[in-house]
Amino acid sequence: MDYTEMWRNLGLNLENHAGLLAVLSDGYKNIYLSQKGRPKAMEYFDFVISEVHGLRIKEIADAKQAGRKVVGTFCVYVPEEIVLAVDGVCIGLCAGAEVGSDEAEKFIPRNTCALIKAFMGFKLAGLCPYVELTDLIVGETTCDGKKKAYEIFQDITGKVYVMEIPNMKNEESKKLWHGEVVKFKETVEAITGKTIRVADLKKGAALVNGKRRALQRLSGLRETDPVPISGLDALLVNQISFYDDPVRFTQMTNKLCDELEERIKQGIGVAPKGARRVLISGSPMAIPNWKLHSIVEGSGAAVVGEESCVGERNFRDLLDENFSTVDEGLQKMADRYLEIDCACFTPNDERLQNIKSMTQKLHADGVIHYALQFCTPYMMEAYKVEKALGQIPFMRLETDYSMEDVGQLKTRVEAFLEMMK
Ligand code: BJ8
Repeated sequence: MDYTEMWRNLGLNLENHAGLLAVLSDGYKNIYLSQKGRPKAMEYFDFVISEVHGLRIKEIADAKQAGRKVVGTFCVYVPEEIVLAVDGVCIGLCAGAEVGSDEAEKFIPRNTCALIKAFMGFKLAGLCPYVELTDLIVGETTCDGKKKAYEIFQDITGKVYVMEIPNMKNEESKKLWHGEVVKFKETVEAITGKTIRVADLKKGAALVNGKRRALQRLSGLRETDPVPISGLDALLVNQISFYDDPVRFTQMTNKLCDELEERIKQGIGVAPKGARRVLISGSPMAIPNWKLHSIVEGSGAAVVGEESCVGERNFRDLLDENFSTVDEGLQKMADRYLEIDCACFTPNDERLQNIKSMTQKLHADGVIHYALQFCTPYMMEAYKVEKALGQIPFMRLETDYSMEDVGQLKTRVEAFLEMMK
């Protein structure tokens, strides 16, 4: 199908955009479609990627036409339940490619993490149809880079709303954060003209919990040896969870899990039994950032988990759906979100515990700590992670979205895997 008219109407730069799609499609063929023994149910996720700027954009544009509001987010602290409670569409706006960085550097320093440069760059270079469709863009006061970038992003787009996220988890912070969740609900009500009732909040909670349960199920199935799905494919499913329709996504992920259960019964895996198992921990990986997974799996190991916001940190905790008023629901929501162990918090000992328990549960032979260059919170926290892991093989990497260091990373990963034998 030809979407040129739709992209033109959204104000995209058609030439730049065609270049982006060509690179995405080539990269996907080389990295994903070349994998051997993939589950059949991954065909759905391949289709989603092939239509990530096509059919999905059309669906969202149609939803907008029908009066639904579109909310873009950059962080797993933003409560999606509230957006779904008003029948809105919630979309993750983080980007995982270098294109547009030159444009971004006209506004923000060169020494900014690649994720921030990418979301700024995608907008500035006219590459992101999702940003163009949003009615509200929600930022948050997590790391310094994001906080300051949102001020500039507001100047550019005029639709940024920022939630204040505390840095500590004490009683005062809990109150502040609860107030922020209430304010966010009021903001969403104001842009939609709807009042959220308890039944709406319960509907939103059930949808998001459904997604989380499906992702938890997928994560649990990666505990087996041989592992029934590649880390690349599991990462892709997690990335798509931020874009897809939640009901359809949950169904398709559960369908994938049914197939994986069957594979496990038959002893079918994507890597040989006994292959080295790696947990990747650290900064989030947005589409199409598949760099580290493809290096690790291309070196013969299996990535069995992501301790990341595009991974476990996003779905680890369910929201307690047992509430009978909106106030009670919002309090439970605030409590649930404040459990997230982002490195922007201090201290952040829960994260250390969670990495240790993931390593055990997934039978990981080693942990690779992945930080985007200039991502100070995760780069700094790597020290504590290494210390907490004790004798467990550990390696820290800092990289960005460019492909220039792939050879060097591959050498380091291979040496690490060799050491794990
Ligand atoms: S809860 S990890 S999604 S803030 S990579 S922009 S931290 S310099 S993305 Fe994050 Fe929410 Fe935390 Fe998760 Fe800054 Fe680091 Fe860049 Fe980052």
